[in-house]
Amino acid sequence: MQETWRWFGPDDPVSLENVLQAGASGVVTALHHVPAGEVWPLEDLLARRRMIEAAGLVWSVAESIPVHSDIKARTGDFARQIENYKQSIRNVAAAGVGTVCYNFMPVLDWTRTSLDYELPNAARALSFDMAEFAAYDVFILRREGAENDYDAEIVARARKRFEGLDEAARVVLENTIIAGLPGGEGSYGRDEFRAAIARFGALGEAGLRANLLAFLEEVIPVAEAAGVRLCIHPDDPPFSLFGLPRVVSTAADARVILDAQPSPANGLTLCAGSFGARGDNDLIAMVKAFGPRIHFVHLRNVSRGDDGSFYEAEHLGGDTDMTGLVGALLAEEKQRRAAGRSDASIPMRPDHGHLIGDERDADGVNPGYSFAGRLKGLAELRGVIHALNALDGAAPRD
Ligand code: DNO
Repeated sequence: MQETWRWFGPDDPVSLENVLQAGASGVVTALHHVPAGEVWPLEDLLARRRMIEAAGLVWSVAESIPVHSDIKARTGDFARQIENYKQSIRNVAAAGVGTVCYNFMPVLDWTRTSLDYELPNAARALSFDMAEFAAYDVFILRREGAENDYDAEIVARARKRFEGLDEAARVVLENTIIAGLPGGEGSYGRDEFRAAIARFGALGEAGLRANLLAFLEEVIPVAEAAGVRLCIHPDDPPFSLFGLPRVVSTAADARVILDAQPSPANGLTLCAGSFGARGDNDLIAMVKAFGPRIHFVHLRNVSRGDDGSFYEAEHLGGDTDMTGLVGALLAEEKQRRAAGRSDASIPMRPDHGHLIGDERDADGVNPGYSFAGRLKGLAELRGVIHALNALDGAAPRD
């Protein structure tokens, strides 16, 4: 596997030198300064590529070219937005980047209820607590009909949580959920957020899926012609939030998307943490089912509660059999090599990491994207890859 590292660009507190020291060879980044919906300029792409290569690394994956809300809702300026998206794909290809990650989550990209969930070893993790989430939805946002979207037992726990939060804690919870996380696309105030939800409210799952497939029908031929592999990122978390539809949450969802455009340009980002937040997603089976179309992998583990809650566990801890998953991915790579595929080495990044050591109480660390936590995850994953390759008689480091 190709070891990569997500880097948020020149403003990232983790430097490219640190990325190299972590042992990664590839960088995953985006032009975060370009507003969603605008074309990524070729000169900016080339400048970014030069910066990465000057540090002794390669630009492996563009994550993400954001899909504008107009495209997801298929209203407003969506036709122009799709043309812009096609041009960004062509420009990315011209800059020599062959893999592009994107998502189709309406309104909110990834979200959590806590950024400093304390673990028994005093490290801090990101977590999603269903009762806290419902406390926000039902009692702070007061979304119409919200209480009907949760079990009565969760609403009861949510009420207790809400009553236990003072005003400052309510603000923290709101900001954690709707103000946006690194690499995410939406940052909202409360009124704006209500309006954004209302825009998607009537669409439903079938409507959102139809809009995704209509988008793919237009962009996949362009990506294929440009030699770019698009790979959709799953919903995080992989279920409906705020009554909004989500259509990239399960193996069945992925199947529909991949079958709609059976081109190698239409692929999947296997985010183990996102898919793994549902007990009914069998990640190893997904690698077996979708292997040739997996263009990018996020390796992260979660510990699941029984109500949809989860926290981000150690990379080799949690509920996902990470060693089994890596083994399945290595088997897929082997098949690609045998088939002579040029993309036999799949880019993977250690996704998220705990706050440990000096970073634990430091300011300015991007949530989930600490240096030490990801370094630890990458090193552990590298050990697994190394050991599995050695057992298989393959080169110790691919
Ligand atoms: C969270 C990430 C997301 C993801 C985008 C993909 O850490 O995995 O930011 O990159 O949703 O489009």
